[in-house]
Amino acid sequence: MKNKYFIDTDTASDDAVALLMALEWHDVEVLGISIVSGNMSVEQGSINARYTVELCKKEVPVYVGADAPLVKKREHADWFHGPDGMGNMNYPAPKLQETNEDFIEVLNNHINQHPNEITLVTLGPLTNVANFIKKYPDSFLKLKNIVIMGGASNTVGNVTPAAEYNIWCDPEAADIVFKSKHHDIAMVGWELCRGEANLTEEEMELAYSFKTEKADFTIDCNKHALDSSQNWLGDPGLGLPDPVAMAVALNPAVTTKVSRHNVQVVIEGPARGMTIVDQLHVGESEPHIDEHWSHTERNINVIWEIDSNEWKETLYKTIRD
Ligand SMILES: [Ca+2]
Repeated sequence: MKNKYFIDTDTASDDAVALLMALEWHDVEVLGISIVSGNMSVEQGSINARYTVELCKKEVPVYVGADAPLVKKREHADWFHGPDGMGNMNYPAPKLQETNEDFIEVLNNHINQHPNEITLVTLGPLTNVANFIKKYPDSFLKLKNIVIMGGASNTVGNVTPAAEYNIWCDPEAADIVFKSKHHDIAMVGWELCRGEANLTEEEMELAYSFKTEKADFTIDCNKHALDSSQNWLGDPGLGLPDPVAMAVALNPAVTTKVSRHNVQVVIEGPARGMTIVDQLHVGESEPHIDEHWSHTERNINVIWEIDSNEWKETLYKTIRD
């Protein structure tokens, strides 16, 4: 029996590659894809997700979720991914239509039918997930596990010095998810998706050498992101944060160091969206000297290290033929 996945995404180019990986992975069945406002508007995100589903010759339903964060105003990232989010490749409009059902009801039904069997992978701001928790908090706890691309574990951010984009975009939503008390939430922080995790020029050429539509798509749709990444962040190679998180979800061998910690999200101020990891469990001494760290619980499985070769092999497996 295949592992059941539900994917929440603000589909721009790296999301699209992550979707492709799940759709093509040998032992995964994708039950549905929900779109959230983030990198893209939900309208453009839906188009990009449906195009990707069609590219993989699948018929997975695509649902449109929240078109704005819970509290903060919308801040898209089309300057990073290009106006269409897909490197301005002028891909044709998908024929697959959106599904008009409310993804919250659909996901709840899936969970009721398959308790403790569904993996939720989140590739965007956590607005949709927070809305689900607000309506069905008990049902949320019956997900098998949640893998989040977001945050940065006590390290530099990308949208601000303190914060990674997905968490910064809707910190109130992230706060709800991080406090949900689900026992298996993994955080794949942005710091894991840089440096060695980036595809080098040679690795991009390797992908093209596969001569498949999926491999061409993987590199082509990220061209704008590649330029942005190099010009803005000064990172060599192509960073693919959402596919790294998907690789962590799909292939247990990708994660080489993980431990459980209390993680708190900063809601306001210059550190908005920062994910503070209690790395040394200093908040666990009771009563604690600081009210913010009193009665803390270990709530997040923090991924500290990945095997970059293994993540890339996981990608290649899904685009090679
Ligand atoms: Ca994303």
